[in-house]
Amino acid sequence: MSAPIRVLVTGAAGQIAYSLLYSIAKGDVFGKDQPLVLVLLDITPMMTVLEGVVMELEDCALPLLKEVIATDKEEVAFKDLDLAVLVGSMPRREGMERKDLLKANVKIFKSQGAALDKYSKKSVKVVVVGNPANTNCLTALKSAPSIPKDNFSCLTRLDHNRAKAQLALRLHVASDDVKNVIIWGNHSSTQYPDACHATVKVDGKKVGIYEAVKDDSWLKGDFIATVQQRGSAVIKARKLSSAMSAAKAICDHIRSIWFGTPEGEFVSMGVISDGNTYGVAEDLLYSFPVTIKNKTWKIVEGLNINDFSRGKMDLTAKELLDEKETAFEFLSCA
Ligand code: NAX
Repeated sequence: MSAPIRVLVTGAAGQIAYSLLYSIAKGDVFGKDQPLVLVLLDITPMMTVLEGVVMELEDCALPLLKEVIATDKEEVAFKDLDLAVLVGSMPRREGMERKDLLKANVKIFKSQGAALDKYSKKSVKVVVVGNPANTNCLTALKSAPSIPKDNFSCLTRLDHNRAKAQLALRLHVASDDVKNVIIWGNHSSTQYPDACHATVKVDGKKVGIYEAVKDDSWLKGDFIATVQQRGSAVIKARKLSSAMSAAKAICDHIRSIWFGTPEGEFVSMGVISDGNTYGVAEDLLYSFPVTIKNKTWKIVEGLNINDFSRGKMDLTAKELLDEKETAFEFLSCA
């Protein structure tokens, strides 16, 4: 067995963490030979709830879980990390302006970025889930100058999985037969779920999604709207936001980072733009199709972008630019 890796989950007393911690601790992500130390961070008023989560983790009697550390202190939480999964963030309260929400989150992710910079390994991988995920990720990245920018990513894998599943349901195939959907841009309702480059296996043969579905207006209309609005639809039905599917997507995202993507396949991930790909401005934390090898992502290049896609990709970039400008106003004075 290898040495234990040290994994932090923030927002550890929350509902996503409740599904996520069990999956990580039982070996679903890093494999059955990789022991780990789980570090759980939440805010002080949640410490009693967190104690309950620790008790349950203990009661699972999981052989790979070597230690559980629950804390409300960043200097304890961020020490020597191999992986930080930043799930906790300030939720939008009733009557709260978008700007105030951004401001509260800039404060959290600036502080956690600085803690990553100060206490974590320089090789730490950072996955941001807490919303607004792209901009929170950018804030953390900017606040941790000693950690390579490429170590940061934000979760759009849930949207990616939702898109894959909608296509599979429509075509009556298994979700794994659908490959290479793309989520472009922000993890918000402006995201662009793009099926132009996706394929599906039908009777053992790989065909393009447009050819298989034979309904362009659905692919350009209801399909996109369903994926964009899926989070709200789950809240409406469950009276709670997505948790089980979010935890599964986080596991998929981390597994892709750790073990890479299969040959010929790509996944969606929010990463920093260098300004040279698909006309996305430099320094935007934008969701792109990526392949991953040796724990390093690379944006898939050379995909043909039609006018329809271009419009949608620019729209979500515009929203991210606005978020970034507001966040940076606060970042300089937070
Ligand atoms: P919960 O409200 O159940 O849990 C959030 C937890 O974070 C709470 O225990 C809270 O005390 C804690 N927290 C708040 N501030 C903190 C801080 N500064 N440090 C540490 N912990 C802190 O929310 P949950 O349903 O678990 O969702 C967590 C976040 O994921 C939300 O921001 C949510 O919007 C976001 N999501 C992002 C998704 C994505 O694809 N990027 C999808 C799922 C989810 O909606």
